[in-house]
Amino acid sequence: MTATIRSAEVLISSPSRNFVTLRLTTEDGVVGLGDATLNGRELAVASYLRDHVAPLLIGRDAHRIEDTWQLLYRSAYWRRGPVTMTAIAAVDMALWDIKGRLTGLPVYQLLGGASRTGALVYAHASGADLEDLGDSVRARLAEGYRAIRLQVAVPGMGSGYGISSGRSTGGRYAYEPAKRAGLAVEEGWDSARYLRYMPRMFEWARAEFGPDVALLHDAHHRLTPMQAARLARDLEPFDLFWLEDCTPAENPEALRLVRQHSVTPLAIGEVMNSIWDFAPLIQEQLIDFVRASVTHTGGITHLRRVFDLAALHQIRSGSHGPTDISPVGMSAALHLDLAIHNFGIQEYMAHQPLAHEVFRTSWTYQDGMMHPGDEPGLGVDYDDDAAARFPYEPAYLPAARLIDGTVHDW
Ligand code: CS2
Ligand code: MG
Repeated sequence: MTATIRSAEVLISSPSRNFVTLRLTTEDGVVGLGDATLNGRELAVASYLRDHVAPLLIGRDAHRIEDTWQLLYRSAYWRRGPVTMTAIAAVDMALWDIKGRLTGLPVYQLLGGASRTGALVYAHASGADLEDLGDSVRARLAEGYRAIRLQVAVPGMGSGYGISSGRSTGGRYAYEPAKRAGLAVEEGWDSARYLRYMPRMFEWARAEFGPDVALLHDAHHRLTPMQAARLARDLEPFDLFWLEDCTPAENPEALRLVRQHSVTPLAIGEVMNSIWDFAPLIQEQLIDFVRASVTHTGGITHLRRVFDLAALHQIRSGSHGPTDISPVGMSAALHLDLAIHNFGIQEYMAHQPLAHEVFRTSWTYQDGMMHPGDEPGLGVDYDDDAAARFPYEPAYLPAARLIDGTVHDW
């Protein structure tokens, strides 16, 4: 049984934001889609795929997923890194999609079948101040979410990470990380004010919304190890589901220090991309959740391996699901969420309706849970006519500067 790959196309479209999609087609016309979107660096992955990977795929058997993964990883010689691992991820997803379509099974069935009825997802709430944040949280609760990430502008700082510009009025699609206006927008940052304000925000949130809703927060890599330890300790009374990226992920020693001072659960990893990055954090029990995306971590094949390693240490999954993961990547994440045993939570930032004109998905949402659906493969279709209406537009992630002008982690 073979399914020979006839073509490998790289599709770039921008329905509200940029997405890069790999489409593999077999000799028999079976199509597989993979997400290759690397926010703000989209064309680098598109070129890697078009110029260096596509020629290797033509004529290969689409059934050989593991073999293709190893070939692309090992034969490039230059290993890991976001561009390479995103390109490999796109191929891997597309191959799982093809296998599903050929067998008539949704990908989660190929991964061993469902381990649960649905995946708990968390939504985003943000605000220009606590009143605004309150509106945003109430809107998410009314939509049925049981887990919500809270971000608020810090008084005196005027902004913060993850806040939409202007009042959110509870709006669903308010915050978008990449900005289309020119080159990187620069935002201000003041760790001292932030560290003073976050415990107040969570104290307010628990008083306002009670103990049952799961609350999350993302520090977005901005703190020193000792600042992160202080924040994790100060937030303990408010029982967070997790504190995300409290320090830059590439420094495992920082997490040792945070662990010495706090039992607040930690999630790390959206900027990492391989099992070799996660291994020390997992094996030393420095994190509680693997915070990675299928799209940037070598696809379903590789992320599953990371989750399996994490399972040995009772660490759970917490797949990245911002708007810069395309509906194809989101769908792949949901199939994995359903299949693995050590599922924790799935981020669902929700795409703009325009994105769904290009990507037709079969996933469902109900009462704070998502299910990938039972269509064969990943369950996503790409509409070329719709995509043609939304050509690529350059967009960049913001930069952050301290009060004295020093560039800081965004
Ligand atoms: C964020 C992301 O969802 C998250 O946790 O950290 O929105 C992140 O800023 C973007 O994915 C960057 O492209
Ligand atoms: Mg994050």
